[in-house]
Amino acid sequence: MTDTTQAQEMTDGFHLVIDALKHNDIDTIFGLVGIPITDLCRLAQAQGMKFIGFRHEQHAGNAAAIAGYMTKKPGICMTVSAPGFLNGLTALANATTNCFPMILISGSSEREIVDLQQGDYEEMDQLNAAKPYCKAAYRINKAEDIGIGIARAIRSAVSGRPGGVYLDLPAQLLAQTLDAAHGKRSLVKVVDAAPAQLPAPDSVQRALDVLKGAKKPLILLGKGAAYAQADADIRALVEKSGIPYLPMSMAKGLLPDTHAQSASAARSFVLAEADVVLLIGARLNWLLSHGKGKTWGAIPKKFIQIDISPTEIDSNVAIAAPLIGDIGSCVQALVKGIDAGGYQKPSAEWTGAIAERKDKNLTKMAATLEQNPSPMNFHSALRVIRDVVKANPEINIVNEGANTLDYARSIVDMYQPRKRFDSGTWGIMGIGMGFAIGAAVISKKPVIAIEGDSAFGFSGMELETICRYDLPVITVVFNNNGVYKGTDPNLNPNDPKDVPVTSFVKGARYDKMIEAFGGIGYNVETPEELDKALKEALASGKPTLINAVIDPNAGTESGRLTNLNPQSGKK
Ligand code: ADP
Ligand code: TPW
Repeated sequence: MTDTTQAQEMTDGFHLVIDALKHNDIDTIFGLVGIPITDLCRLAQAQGMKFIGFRHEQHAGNAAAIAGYMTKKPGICMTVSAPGFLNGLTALANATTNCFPMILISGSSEREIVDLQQGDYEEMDQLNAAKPYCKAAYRINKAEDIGIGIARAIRSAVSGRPGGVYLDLPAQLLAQTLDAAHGKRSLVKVVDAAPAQLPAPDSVQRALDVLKGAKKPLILLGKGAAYAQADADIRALVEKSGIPYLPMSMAKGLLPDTHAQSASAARSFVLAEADVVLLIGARLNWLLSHGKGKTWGAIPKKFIQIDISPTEIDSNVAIAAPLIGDIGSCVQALVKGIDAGGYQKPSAEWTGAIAERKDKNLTKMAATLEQNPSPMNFHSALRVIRDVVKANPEINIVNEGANTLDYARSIVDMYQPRKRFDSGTWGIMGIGMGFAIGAAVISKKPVIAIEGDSAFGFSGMELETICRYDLPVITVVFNNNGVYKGTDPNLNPNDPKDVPVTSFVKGARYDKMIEAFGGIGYNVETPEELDKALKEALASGKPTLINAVIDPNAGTESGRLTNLNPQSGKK
C-alpha cells in the first residue's frame, strides 16, 4: 500500500445511515436493539441523535408514528430482523391506515441466504412481507445508495397522502466501506418533501357553488386537517363562512372544543339534518357510517371533499364537489372565494336549531357529570380529567379502550391542535404507551394517557421506558376489572370455577407496576382523590400511574360499537 491509500479516509454503511438521517434534520430514533441494529443505535447516540429504546417494537413504532403525525416529518423506528420487524409491522400498518408518516428501518439477513431459504438467524423475506402493509418499501443493497434510499423513504412517507414506509437494510450493507468523500457526496437532502398541491380553479368554483346553494351546511374536520398544520386557514374558513363544524376525535382542539360554532354536542342532529357537508381531511369510513344509513338521516346530502388523495373521492358515496390538493391551499382558495362576495352565512334558523339542541344536550350531560356515584363511573372520573385539561390546555391526551375511549372523546374538551392521540382509524388497542412516549418526547409537555384496563395491558411494560427516560407521562387506568365491563359470568357448564372470557383479576393494582421502576403510583376511588393525584403528578412532572377504580357495572359491551356487535344485548 502506498502512503496515499493509507491516508484515504473511509466511511461505512453504519455512518452513512446516520449521516443521511441527520442530513435531513431527523434527530430522534425510536427502537429496540439487537445485532446489527445495536451498533447503529449506539452510533446514532454518539453522533448526537436522541435514541429512545423500547421494550417491544410495536410501541417504538407507535411512538415514531405519532411523532410523524405531530411534526410532518417521518418518525423513525429501528428494529432487528424477522420477529423484531414483525412486531414493528403492526405499528407501520396502523400508521399507514391513519395516514401518519413514519419509516420502519429493520436490519435483515443476507439476500443469498434468504432467497435460498437456508435458515439464517431470524431469517425472513421482510421486504415482501412489508409491502401490503405500507405505502412503499425499499431495500438498499449498496452503501453508496444509502443517501438516495433514505431520501426516497422520506419523500414517500410525507408526500401526497402520508403513510408508513419500510426500509430494509441487509447486515452486509452496514459493514460495507466507502471512500468518505464519495460517501459524503452520496447524501441527499430532500427538497420540498411535501410540496403544496394547489386545487384546480374549476374545482374550487364547483365547491363554492355547492356551498352557496346550501341551506344547512356542515363542516367535518378530520385528523388530516389537524395534520396539515393549516390551523389559521381552517379557523378563517369556519369563522368567515359561519358554518357549524364537527371535529373527528383527533381533530378536537384544532379549534377549541368550546368554540361557538362547534356542533359536537348536537352531533346526531347535524349529521341527520345537514344538506351540504364539507369534509376536510376526513374519510367517509366506518367512523362516519360510510356516509349513509341512519346516522345521516333522510335529508339528501351533497358532499364537498377536500383531500390530497384523488382516489379517496367517491369511496363510499358520490361526492358532488371534490377538491384535490393540500388542505392549506384548498382551504385558502375557499376563503378567497368567500371573501370575493356572493356567499351568505347559514340562516339563523339552522344555527339556532343547532344551538337549541346543544343547550339541551349540554344541560343533560352536565347533570350526569355532576353525579358522584360510589364507586366512580366513567363520567365522574372523566369530569376531573376534563377540568384538569381545561386548566392546562397544553397537556397531550392519549386515549384508548372502549367505554373509556368513547366517553373521554365526548367529555374531555381540547383547546389546542394535535394534542389528542387515540385508537384512530382501526380502533386499535395498544397505542397507549407508545403514543404517550412519542408525544412526551416530541412536545416536551405533559401527557395524560386515559386507558381502559384492557387497553393498557397491550403496552403496559413500556412503563419502564417512561421511567427510564423520566418522561412526564401520567397514565390513568380506568380499572373496571375486565375487557369492557368486569361483570361477565362464567358460561362453562362443566367448570363453575372457569374464568369469564372478558374478566381480569379483580381489584388489580396497576399503580404497583410503576413503583417497580421508580415511578409514582396512586390508587384512587373518588373524584377528589383522582383530582389530587393528577395535580400532584402534573406538579412533579414525574412518571405516574393512577389506578382509578371504576364501577365494574358501568359502561356497555364494545362501548358505542354495539351496532357492530351482533351478540350484544342478546345475553
Ligand atoms: P378522521 O379519522 O379524523 O376522520 P381520516 O384519517 O379518515 O381522518 O382522514 C384523513 C384524510 O386526510 C386522508 O384521506 C388523507 O388523505 C387526508 N390528508 C392528510 N394530510 C393531508 C393534507 N396535508 N392535505 C390534504 N389531505 C390530507
Ligand atoms: C389490537 C378489541 C376493542 S376495545 C377492547 C378490545 C380488546 C378493550 C376494551 O376494554 P377496556 O375498556 O380497555 O378495559 P373499557 O373502557 O370499556 O373498560 N385487539 C386489538 N385491538 C382491538 N380493538 C381489540 C383487540 C377491543
